[in-house]
Amino acid sequence: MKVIGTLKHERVGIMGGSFNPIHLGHLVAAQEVLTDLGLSRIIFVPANRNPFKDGSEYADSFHRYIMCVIATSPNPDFEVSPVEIDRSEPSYTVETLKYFRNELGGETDLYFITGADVVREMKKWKHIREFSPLCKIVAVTRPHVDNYREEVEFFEGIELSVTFLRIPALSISGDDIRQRIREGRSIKYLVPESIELYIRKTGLYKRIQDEGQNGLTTGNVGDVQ
Ligand code: DND
Repeated sequence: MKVIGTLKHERVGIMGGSFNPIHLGHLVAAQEVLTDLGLSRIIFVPANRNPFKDGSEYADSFHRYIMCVIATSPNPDFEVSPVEIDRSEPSYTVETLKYFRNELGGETDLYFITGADVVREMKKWKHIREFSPLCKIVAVTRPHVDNYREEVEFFEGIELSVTFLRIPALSISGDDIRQRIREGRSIKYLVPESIELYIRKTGLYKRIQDEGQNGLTTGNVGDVQ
């Protein structure tokens, strides 16, 4: 019998995040991983709430989900899943990985994409020792995070595959974007134009000054006008 080709397993990237809001750093990271590792698609999974964040600055999950859909829609290789925002909070990645393993089947290779800053805290994640059969980790480099020796030793110890991928450094963060909005500074070229317009239209992340509060407008479902 003549072998005419080998069946390759589909390789799918899972990009988990608060996406508060989604920005060009996230999109560049996902695209670099897609290209460099030859993945067929990336699924963005906005968290209902990162278990390690207090959530006080979170925009409503509805808005964060919609922003992910808007920002990724021009790219045919990007998708968004509501699996975590549909679940009760907080969002544990191990549950999400089990969900996708079940949905996509055991033959699919899953790559969980993260920034190198997050790798630092992953040993404290829920059931991190169960990740090994579920996925491989791809950690993209971020400015000012470059010593991974301790982390690599930890991952080797639990036989979890972690690949560090150098990407063009984009010093963009959700914290900085929210602060700029509070201060009335521009977020142009840090987020896609469609996201800039969405944030302006919904008034997300603006400080409520009129009522003398220090809070933020986090937006509720139905606030889009
Ligand atoms: P973040 O709140 O850091 O997301 O959450 C990352 C993921 O970790 C979420 O899926 C959480 O549910 C999960 N998590 C956290 C803690 C505990 C557990 C799970 C658990 O299961 O116990 P951000 O929106 O801030 O960022 C999303 C990703 O994008 C991160 O990996 C971040 O490092 C990366 N990133 C960049 N990468 C390259 N260049 C930039 C970036 N900005 C953010 N400029």
